[in-house]
Amino acid sequence: MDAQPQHDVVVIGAGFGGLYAVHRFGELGFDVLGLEQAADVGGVWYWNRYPGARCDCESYYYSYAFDEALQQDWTWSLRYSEQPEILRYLGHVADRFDLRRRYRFSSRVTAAHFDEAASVWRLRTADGFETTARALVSAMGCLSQVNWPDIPGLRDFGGRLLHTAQWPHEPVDFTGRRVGVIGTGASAVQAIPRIAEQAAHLTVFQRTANWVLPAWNRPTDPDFDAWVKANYGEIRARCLASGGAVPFDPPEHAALDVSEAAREAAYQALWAQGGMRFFSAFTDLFTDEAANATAQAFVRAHIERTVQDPETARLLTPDDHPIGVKRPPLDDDYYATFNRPNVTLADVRSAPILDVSGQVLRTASAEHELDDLVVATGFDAITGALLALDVRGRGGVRLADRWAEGPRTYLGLGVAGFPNLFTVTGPLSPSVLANMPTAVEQHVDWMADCLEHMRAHGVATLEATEAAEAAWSAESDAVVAHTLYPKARSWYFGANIPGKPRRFGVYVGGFAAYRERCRQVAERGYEGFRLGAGPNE
Ligand code: N01
Repeated sequence: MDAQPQHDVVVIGAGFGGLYAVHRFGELGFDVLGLEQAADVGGVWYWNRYPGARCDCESYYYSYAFDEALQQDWTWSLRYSEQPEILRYLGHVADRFDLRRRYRFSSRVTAAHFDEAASVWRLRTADGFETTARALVSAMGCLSQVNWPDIPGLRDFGGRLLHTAQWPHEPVDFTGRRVGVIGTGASAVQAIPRIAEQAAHLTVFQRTANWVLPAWNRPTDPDFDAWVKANYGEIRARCLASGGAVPFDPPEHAALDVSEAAREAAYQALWAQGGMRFFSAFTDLFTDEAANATAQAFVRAHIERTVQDPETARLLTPDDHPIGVKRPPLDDDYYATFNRPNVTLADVRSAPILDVSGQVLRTASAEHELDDLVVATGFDAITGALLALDVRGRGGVRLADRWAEGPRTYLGLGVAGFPNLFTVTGPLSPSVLANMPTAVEQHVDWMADCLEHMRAHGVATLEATEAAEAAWSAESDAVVAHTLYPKARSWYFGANIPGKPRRFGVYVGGFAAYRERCRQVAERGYEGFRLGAGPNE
């Protein structure tokens, strides 16, 4: 039995969450080891290098707030930065705070077992490295476990096979090639216009149409940048006080409480601003079907105006889910791309994909010979990365068994039976429905305070109680039941993965309310957590 672990904390992941965790815990004097499966920092921005990849949150708030000099020194070139620039930013953060020295890269964790006798986590990586830590912090991201669809023959495609979330590091040229894209989620919507500019022909295989909003991306306006830098304190405070960790003005009216003209004007004004602001038009867009229908009508009219072929416009218009409750993609050129003579929309809802053989993708109605096949089918979201490794808690219980009916957590931070396991933007926290850098900073700061509390009070183990976990999970379910989210088959529910239990993985009660709750829990001596003195307590 080694009661003294090799590290105070092991952090898995080197994206926004992991880098900040390693920095913050290191500053507090903890011995921290970071483990990252990629060869370098970046997380989701390391892997998702497909053409057009960029962030759908504006860069001035999709960035770290923890260091004033960092936010003053860094200038974003675009309103919504593209993947190479965000990756450079994370590389800069790693250099600036000397974080790489705390990491072991190319280290895919394959097992994390809690050793009850010693109160330590025992970790193993794919290359045989082993270590132990008092606390384990998972910062593996909500959208990192790649989803390959179960299409017969797909992995043996005879041409060039690409997945948006595992894109090659060298440039991919589509000039003169026949390209197919499977999927029309946020990744595909960003990639399709760029691929269409190069390809001889592009076929988009769409199963479900999405509501796509404009981003209005453009170079950063120097005056706006100066204003942001002069007002960063207030901007970050607005993020912290908001429902989505974004600095938007909250809505004041219900959609049907205003006249049709006023409603149209509100949508038009927010459409012109671009991005997710559209949803701050009215208070009830996520809770009232009639209200939501007015927003759908606005976007439907835009699709009909933009797409020249009426049948293509019809196919591109969602008819099976309210707007906003499946993550809406952003792009400025998506709908107009379908007016290009070299782009075809294949409806694989009415004629499903059957198989792939050689270079031919076969649907129920046609055969498509392709040089390149781009698979944009997303992720086993929210729980996928954690469950892909063999996590075992007290009594050797597997997390996968514990979550056999879907994730249950306390505040998305801890799991009963898994002492000293902390999950950054974990299941049933606001996570993907909050601006990520703000959400990860809030979680990591809470964890840092918690680790300090444990150190100061000689607490060896901290673990959510069953009762607190059950109450939080029930509360999270109850909040979402009052919204329109259950009206879509979305990855928020795990519905994109065959056999995955259907449970909404995100707390939708709002980031500010959630943050206050976390603060109170800490203030009350970590209410809902059991604090243990040591291995033999
Ligand atoms: O993945 P998705 P994504 N046959 O799951 C289709 C974030 N993100 O990578 O809807 C045919 O959304 C599937 O169809 P259906 C963002 O949060 C952020 O695009 O299941 N089609 C769908 O169209 C986003 O929501 C940014 O019927 C199949 C598509 O593949 C999340 O990542 C940028 C199929 C998958 O869409 C995931 O986005 C990009 C099959 N067998 C992404 N299987 C930022 O801006 C699946 N599909 C930060």
